[in-house]
Amino acid sequence: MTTQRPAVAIWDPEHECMPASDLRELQLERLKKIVRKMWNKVPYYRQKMQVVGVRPSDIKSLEDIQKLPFTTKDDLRLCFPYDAFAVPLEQVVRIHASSGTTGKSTVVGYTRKDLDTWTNVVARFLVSGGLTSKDIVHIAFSYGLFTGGFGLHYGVERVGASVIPVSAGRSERQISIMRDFGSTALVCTPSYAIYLAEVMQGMGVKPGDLKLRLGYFGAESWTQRMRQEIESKMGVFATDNYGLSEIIGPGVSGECVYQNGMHISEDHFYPELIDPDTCKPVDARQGGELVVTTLTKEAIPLIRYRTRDICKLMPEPCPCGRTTVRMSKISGRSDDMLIIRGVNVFPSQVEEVLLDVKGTLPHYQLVVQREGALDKLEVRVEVSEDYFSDEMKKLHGMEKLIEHKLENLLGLRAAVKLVEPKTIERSEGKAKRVLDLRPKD
Ligand code: DLL
Repeated sequence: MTTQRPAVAIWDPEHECMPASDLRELQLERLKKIVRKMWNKVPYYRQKMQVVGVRPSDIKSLEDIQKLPFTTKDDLRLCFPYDAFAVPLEQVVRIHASSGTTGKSTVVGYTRKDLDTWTNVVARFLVSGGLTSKDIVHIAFSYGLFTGGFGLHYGVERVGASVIPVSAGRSERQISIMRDFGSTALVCTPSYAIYLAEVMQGMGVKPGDLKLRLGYFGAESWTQRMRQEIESKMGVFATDNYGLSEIIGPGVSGECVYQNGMHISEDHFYPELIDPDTCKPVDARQGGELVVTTLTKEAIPLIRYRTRDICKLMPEPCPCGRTTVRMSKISGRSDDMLIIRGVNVFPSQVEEVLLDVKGTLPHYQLVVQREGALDKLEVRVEVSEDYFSDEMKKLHGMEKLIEHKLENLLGLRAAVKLVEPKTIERSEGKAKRVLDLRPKD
């Protein structure tokens, strides 16, 4: 099934098509304001500034941003739960957290104005991907601490389209709802879209039986080949959108109908690219780790947040007329975080679980594979000699115990495979904890 490119439409031409010099002026004005605010309201960040000897008055140009210290996920963990907030809690009207983690995850707050900004930046990428007020939007992201469900929900309402807040799971029901309610747009992770296409096939539902025409996919990496597969199997025009809870959630950037890079809402998010090892700026076209400064956030402004996402920036003009810089698809991460079915997983979380289980050695490996449409996580764990000689029943019980603990901690099912001592490859440098066997393109 071929899909038609929707017409170009722009939600907020004033900001999305701003002449470069006006945009730089606006960014600088906002940067100065946010740095001053951090200095005055967030002692944690002020201390970081003091350590490198920089004061708000040192920020006179956009290039001066390089004088400021980076912010990392670890900084936010140290501020858990509310020390990174720049406003008193009574001004915070919503709290979310990064997906897939429990305990000391990163907590993010929104003031009423932050929610309004968020809604607007989501509306921007929805319209840039072809959405109009006539559409009926099926949201299959989970609603909860994860920012996907609520983020998209309010953006769709702002555009004036109808939202069906289905949330994730119960896949056959998803297809029935799409068919019965006449959904015209689907919102979920790309891997879930591929899975839904398979479920559809299994139910004997053809793309022509649905009214779907648009698909908005994000929250994890996906390839051009996956795009073609989703487009042909579901009959949608598929666009990519990017964001992270620490910065705002979805809405940092999104593709337009030319499907060639995601336009960053630069009036709210100032992007830089760095070499993840040296932390020095790199050429935008060459690619590096994306670092983002929030220019307008009230509850948790972040300065030079290291996203760990590797991409390129594309400053050249786009035929859609937007002047904002585009970012390429994310090609990898500069840390060992994996995204499996939309859930963020760190090998250290697996380690935490194993520490609690007697008889497991410090050698383990996460193996991620794509089976059909779904990503599967297998955790291989070496057990100690005395345990391995035990009867099968005991070993099986141990596998189940680890699986249960992992599911509790990660919110994701993983298959645990106990392996003989000394079978997991040893490394001379950093242990290779992750074997990601998913197709790259
Ligand atoms: O995934 C926010 C989001 C929700 C974005 C819905 C788009 C749609 P987190 O759970 O904090 O937030 O995960 C953020 O997910 O640092 C990237 O590594 C990855 N990610 C998000 N969007 C994309 C994308 C949400 N389009 C982390 N392509 C980020 C590749 C993505 N990776």
